[in-house]
Amino acid sequence: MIDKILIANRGEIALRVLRACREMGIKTVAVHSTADTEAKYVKLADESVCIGPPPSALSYLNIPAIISAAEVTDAQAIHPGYGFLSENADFAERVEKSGFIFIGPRAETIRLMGDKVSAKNAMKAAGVPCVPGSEGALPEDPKEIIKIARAIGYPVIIKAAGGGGGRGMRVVHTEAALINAVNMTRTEAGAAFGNPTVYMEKFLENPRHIEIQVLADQFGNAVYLGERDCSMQRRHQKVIEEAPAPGINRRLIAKVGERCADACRKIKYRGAGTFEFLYENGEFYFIEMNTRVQVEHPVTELVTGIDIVQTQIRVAANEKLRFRQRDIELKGHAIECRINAEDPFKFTPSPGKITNWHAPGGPGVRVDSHAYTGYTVPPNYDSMIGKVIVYGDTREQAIRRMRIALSEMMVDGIKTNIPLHQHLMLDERFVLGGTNIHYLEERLAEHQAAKSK
Ligand code: MV4
Repeated sequence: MIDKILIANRGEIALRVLRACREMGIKTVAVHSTADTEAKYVKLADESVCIGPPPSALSYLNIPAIISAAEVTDAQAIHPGYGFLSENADFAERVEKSGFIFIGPRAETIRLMGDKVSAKNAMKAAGVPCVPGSEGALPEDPKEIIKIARAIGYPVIIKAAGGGGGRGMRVVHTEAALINAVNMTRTEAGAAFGNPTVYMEKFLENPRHIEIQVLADQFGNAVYLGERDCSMQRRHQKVIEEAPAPGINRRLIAKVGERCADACRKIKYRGAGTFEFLYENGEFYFIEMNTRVQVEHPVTELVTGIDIVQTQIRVAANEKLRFRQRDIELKGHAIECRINAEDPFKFTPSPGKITNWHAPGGPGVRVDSHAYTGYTVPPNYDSMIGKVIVYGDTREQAIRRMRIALSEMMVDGIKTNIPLHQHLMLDERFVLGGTNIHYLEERLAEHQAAKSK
């Protein structure tokens, strides 16, 4: 087994990985920027190494500094968390070439999934249902492009192969607008991702965002851990996630889940991964695969009883999965609210010192956060300072528990989005379940309109 892990991340996920290591008897190395020196999780780690100044590019994205830190502390493996270097294939490759274990998929897999055209081709070939669209990259010839769009039918969406997560996309409603849209997306993609390749899909107007969690070992075993509904989002930032997804046929999820697990076996996937789907009119359409642990992994942990981070570590250490598909049962319902240091309705960041922090508790309440009274939220990073996750036997019980948890929670000194979550936990349509990816933004627009009257 691995005896020391370097955690190449910060904030709540650094603490989450640290806790997994502790439980497994693995020593930890925290790396941090000068903005995070005083963070409590840095002190909780067995060792810590400062890897640079506050800007991420000079610290949490500084590959040589991180690899040197692993060398001087004699760590055997590196856990990248989410964001930062977690889906950087070059980083994974350099970690392994330097003799360390990268806790994640093989660099080759990260590269395959990082290019959305090759990801979609691989998944289509493995039998995963995809959004109808161009067969791979769009050709140069405008006549060919027009033909492809006619065959798909308008509206279509042009996406950059190097994009993902909402970056580098353009919706096209008419043939008159098509070629200009393709050219603009190509130019932007070339500048932003160093890759002008674009592809085309049927644009789905009102889908839900449903994702399927998978785990795979290095012996050809792969399972799916059910789904999460991540439709409650604003500007491609998820706000609330839940498992299972309300109102979707369990047999359909099992069918799609099996396809995902099967695809993992086919591409020799390793570790934790997520298949992102759009779900509309009772059908699943694959769009992208994430090759990291995700922010919202706790809702899946609560309904399956499986520790995803510990499993990542075991699989990286070349252990076999300790469970088979038939052992995995979804029980109850879990909801996660992301707590951000920001204005709850204007969304402007609100870094600063937390003068009073009180986390909720009680049955079925989990709080994943590195914050505490006296902690200063630095202005340099993402505004998420923690997550409140609740579990209940039913969705109704989970919602009730979330309302109570949010009412108990106190964060003074900075603004947070807790008031937004409190509104949403009482929102009629959210309580019904099954809202689509546009719902939150529509609701916020109404709220704005009502205020300016
Ligand atoms: C789409 C789509 C509609 N049709 N693809 C945005 C993020 C990226 N992962 C893919 N995205 C979308 N792709 C087709 N063919 C709508 C979106 C989309 C979206 C997807 C998931 C969650 C939130 C979203 C918000 C706006 C657009």
